[in-house]
Amino acid sequence: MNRRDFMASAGVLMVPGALKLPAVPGAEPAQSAGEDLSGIWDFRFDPNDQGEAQRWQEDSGKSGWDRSPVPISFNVVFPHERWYSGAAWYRTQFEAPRLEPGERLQVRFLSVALRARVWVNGLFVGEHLFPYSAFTLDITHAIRPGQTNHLVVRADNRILRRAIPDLHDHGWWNFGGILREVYLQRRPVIDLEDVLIHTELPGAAGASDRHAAAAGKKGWRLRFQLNFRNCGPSRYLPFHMAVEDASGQVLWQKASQQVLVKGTTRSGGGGAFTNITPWSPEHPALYTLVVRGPSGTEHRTRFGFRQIGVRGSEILLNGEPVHLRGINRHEMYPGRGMTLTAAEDRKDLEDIKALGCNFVRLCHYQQHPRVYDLADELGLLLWSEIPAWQSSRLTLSDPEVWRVYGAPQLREMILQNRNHPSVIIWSVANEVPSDTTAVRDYIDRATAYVKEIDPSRLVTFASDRHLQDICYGAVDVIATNEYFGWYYGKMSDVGPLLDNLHRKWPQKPIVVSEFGAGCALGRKPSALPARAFDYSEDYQVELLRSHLGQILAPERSGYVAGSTIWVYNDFPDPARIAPSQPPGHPFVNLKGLVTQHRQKKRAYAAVQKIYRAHAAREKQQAEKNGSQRLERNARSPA
Ligand code: ADA
Repeated sequence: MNRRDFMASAGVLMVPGALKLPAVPGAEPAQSAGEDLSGIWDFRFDPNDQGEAQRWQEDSGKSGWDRSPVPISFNVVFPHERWYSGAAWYRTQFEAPRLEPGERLQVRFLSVALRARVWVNGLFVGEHLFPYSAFTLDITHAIRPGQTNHLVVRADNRILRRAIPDLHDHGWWNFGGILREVYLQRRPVIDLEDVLIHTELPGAAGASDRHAAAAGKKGWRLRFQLNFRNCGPSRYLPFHMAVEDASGQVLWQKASQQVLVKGTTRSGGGGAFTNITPWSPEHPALYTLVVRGPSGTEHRTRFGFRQIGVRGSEILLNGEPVHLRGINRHEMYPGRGMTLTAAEDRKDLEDIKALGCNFVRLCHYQQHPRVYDLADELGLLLWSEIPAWQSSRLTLSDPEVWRVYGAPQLREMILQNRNHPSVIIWSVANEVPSDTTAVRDYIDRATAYVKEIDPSRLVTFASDRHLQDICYGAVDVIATNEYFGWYYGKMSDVGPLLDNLHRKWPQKPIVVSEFGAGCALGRKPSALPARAFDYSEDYQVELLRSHLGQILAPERSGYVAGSTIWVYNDFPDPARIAPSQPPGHPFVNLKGLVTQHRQKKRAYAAVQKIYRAHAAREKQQAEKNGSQRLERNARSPA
């Protein structure tokens, strides 16, 4: 989101007929940049967790402090501490501007793992209790304007027994510290704090207005909500809004002027559009909602006209059935931990697109904001989830865990990413005990909560309980992780599972959200035929071909709506130890189609061939359906 500070005073546009959007509790400040505080900070470990008691937050001396680049995990910067799990402290300085009355200064962290406590000039200014969503703290009351100020952060990556993630969570390396950028943001007296954009194709699956088509309403509808905040007296201001296409051409615009009273004001607008290109993986057409003040300052929010829904056992994108040809992706890179560069993020997603994918499951946590931007640009549908990875039944049934970690983490993930047309699925968990009523209560509650915040997307969780699962009732899509031919069973068990799931849940689309096999680049089978855990490339190719053959079988196309290979990239995983791990690859999950350094294994080309052939067949079928529809329309009376 390209944002410059909003004007010093502003009005609000009350657009008559602005349709009511779901009431969203509070606003999520726009992920605008501000002053990037990345760089070399003071740093020190706190293995005995004594820092706060010893008032390190007020310590301006050098003794005991080291230096560390920010952002990047301390488990990476100090390799001898790759296993460190505990508290660690960061310290930097910044110049605070002299603020106008009503202006605010805030600090925005894009990710601190797993938890953060923050001080400015020794004054506690706030904390954040989970790792992969952004958070913003207002520090106006703590700064010394026109002087050098001290920002201190205590990060703690100990995994707690009752939290999300919880002690069961060893699905990836527990990188701790300031993992993503930190911004100093000066907010004007009147601020456009948040924009919620909603598009829909009336009458098509997933639309809130299912009868519009019958009412003859044509084209796409755009609705948007603007959350303003005024920290000064009521103001009056001319205002301009526009929708631009990618070339900057204005498709719609409206001017107005309003008074903005003190506090938060919700406004909005919208309209019907017939001359637009819907967003899809094939045509990721992006538009921009521009909100502009008199002095030319503006707020730009990118979006796409996209609608997702389910109809029986199909997933529909913009009213047409879609098969999610996908893969899982961990946000990790050697020597970078979870702090990839923009180029590394871009290369991953471009490589996934080249694989023939139209879908990526961001496993198992909210990833960097630019990953969502890149998916919008490249045309990749996204599954985004919170890190409830194999969380225990007791954790998920604990109301305090829900209040402190579950609901807020879901809310932040959604508010921070809901304008991206690429995001189509929110996931509330991965491989939790969903064959128990205690977890069904969690799934039901979490699914309802997500739909209350964002009714426009699909909600699910990744299950490994197969036919024993009792939680599919609440979700839009059955997502099943299966490792037939690797951990259990045989490769040919995939098809029967899918058919049995369909028999049991005939009105739910099924997505296979994980399947795969491990292999080391270049490794040959120790004996023939290749078998599970020989970590040969031959076996990985054989297993993926077998699973994809059953998942993509034409006879299942009516109810198997997605295949999500585990996993694009090898990644550090503390659970991968001998003897089940091949020599020379300790603590690395080797199920990637590419190595940690993104070297392609043989399976990459094998999958690419299958996915591209499937995409071609799907395109042919869509063209055939389209021409048949045209013939039917031509034959039917006017
Ligand atoms: C589970 C889990 C993944 C990964 C996978 C594996 O399905 O959801 O995160 O750990 O197993 O590689 O075994």
